Amino acid sequence: MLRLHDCAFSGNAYKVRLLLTLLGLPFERIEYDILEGATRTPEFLRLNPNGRIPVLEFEDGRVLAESNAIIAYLADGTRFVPADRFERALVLQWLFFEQYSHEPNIATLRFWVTHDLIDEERRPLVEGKRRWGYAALDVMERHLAGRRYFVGERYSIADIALYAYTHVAGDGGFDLARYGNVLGWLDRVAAEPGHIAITKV
Ligand SMILES: N[C@@H](CCC(=O)N[C@@H](CS)C(=O)NCC(=O)O)C(=O)O
Repeated sequence: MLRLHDCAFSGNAYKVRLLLTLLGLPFERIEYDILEGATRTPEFLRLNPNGRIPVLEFEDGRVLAESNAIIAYLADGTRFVPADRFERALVLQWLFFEQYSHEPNIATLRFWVTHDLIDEERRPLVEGKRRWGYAALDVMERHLAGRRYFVGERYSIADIALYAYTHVAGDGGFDLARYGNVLGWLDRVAAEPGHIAITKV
């Protein structure tokens, strides 16, 4: 059986849990206390030298890290990746956008706020993360004008990757009220058959 090295509150891990569930693939979870450095042990670093969950472990012992690489692998050849080559590249465009412009700002602030981690070192970084997080939401809001999903008007892993931390952005103090297109898209994703909440582990 597939084994997911996981953390219940992680949006990156949730992307994988959500897609595995939508695909009907059974998996077992290993939960890590990332606040206690559980992903920095020599044992875990053999799975992912970068010391982070999620990691997907296959029955033959191979391992794959990086949430968006994992969901791209799992979705290959399924309805969650477009058949059209250019649309597949557009999906990659949004996966890279998520990791460069969205997650480092919105997910990081959520983590700091919800775990009360804003100390002297982090405080000066908060304003920039807030500004760039809103800039990412602005990009999404403009893109979703007149569109139901991010690519090709169909639910894809681009939506899964961006949903993971957008729907909980409020935890980090982001106000989504002025993002009507984003809010409509969040509702559509949550209404997809087989959808699970981030809290479902
Ligand atoms: N780019 C990576 C980021 C993974 C990541 O940041 N994981 C966090 C939890 S969301 C983690 O394991 N942190 C523990 C640590 O850094 O020690 C991905 O998308 O999978």
